[in-house]
Amino acid sequence: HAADAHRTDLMTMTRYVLNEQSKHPESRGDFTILLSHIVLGCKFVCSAVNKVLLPNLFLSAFAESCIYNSSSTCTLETCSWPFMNYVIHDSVFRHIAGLANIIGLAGETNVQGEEQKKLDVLSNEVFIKALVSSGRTCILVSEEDEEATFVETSKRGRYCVVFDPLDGSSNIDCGVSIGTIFGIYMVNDSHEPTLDEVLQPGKNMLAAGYCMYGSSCTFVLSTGRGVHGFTLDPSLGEFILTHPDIKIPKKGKIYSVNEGNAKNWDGPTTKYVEKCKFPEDGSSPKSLRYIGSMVADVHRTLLYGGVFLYPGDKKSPNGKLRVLYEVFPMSFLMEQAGGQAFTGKQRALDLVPKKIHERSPIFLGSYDDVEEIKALYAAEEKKE
Ligand code: P6P
Repeated sequence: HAADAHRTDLMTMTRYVLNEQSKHPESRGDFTILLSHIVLGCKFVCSAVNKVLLPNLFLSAFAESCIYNSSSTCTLETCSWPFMNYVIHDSVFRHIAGLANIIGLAGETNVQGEEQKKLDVLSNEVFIKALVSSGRTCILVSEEDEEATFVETSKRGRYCVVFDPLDGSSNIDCGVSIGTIFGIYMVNDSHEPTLDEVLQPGKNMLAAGYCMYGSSCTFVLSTGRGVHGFTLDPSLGEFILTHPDIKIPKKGKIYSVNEGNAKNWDGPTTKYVEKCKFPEDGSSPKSLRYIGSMVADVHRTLLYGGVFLYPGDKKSPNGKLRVLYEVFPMSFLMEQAGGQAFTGKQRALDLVPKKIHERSPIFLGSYDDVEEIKALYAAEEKKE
């Protein structure tokens, strides 16, 4: 019976988020609606990346969208069991079909015969449209857009979303897993929001997560109460809870860094990597695993333990990864999973960004492994 219950009592992302919402009676459900639109965007990008029209994704996306779209004819009851007995409001249908049209899911070009754009540009359009149409956002910062998007007053809500719509997209053609990374802040003043609303330290984030498009589509999320992993069931078009309460091992056997930059590393990073390869205490050397797609490297680190490093170096003192929509969300998840994240100078989540596309060095992963790196940087600082 337990196995049957497991099979039939599916904890979908929708149910999980609604359960969380029910713990806050005062909540108006805005966050739930926002998250449902982020999930909607991820489902479309998943389809586009896999270049497969997963019809059930649409149907459940309709169901998700209609659950939260008060204007639809749907009610929670009719939509509680996706694509069975619900009535789709035609505005929802057009909204979803419009997004599908953008992606050109029908094939290499969309139905107007327009040349299909690069996937990361398309993904960005899908997320911007989904987030604006949620009516719960007021500032959007995307890796793809030089400037922040200030949502028009009529559609403005209380949240800022910072995101990389398709991180690692240069790896698409060789089939390496890529992903969407996001972080969510609550604004102080949604009437006249300014850029300062998003130039907040990562510790102020309400939630963060990523969706990894690989052999399966995995959504990892934290709303500040642990880290939970969901896997997309394409037959249902739903994300199902498969990794409840992920905890990163306290110490790992893997280090993950682009050794091609070793010539330019500073002392502490050089010393740390040396220790990984030639341990002084006679223990076995760590294994090197580096995929070159942050979402994939971080996901492996989260599940298996170890440490992911993108250090600064002589050529790029601030490293390569962006603070708002790469460093902060992944650091938030690591801390929530019992690990930690360090910039070489401070706790990553304490950093206060001055510009929306600012970069920072990052060392994140198993608590004890990052402690070793912090000790090496502290010793270096003492020398100076
Ligand atoms: P490098 C992908 O381009 C990316 O932004 C991250 O996903 C990844 O961790 C990093 O860059 C890889 O950079 O310099 O090692 O190729």
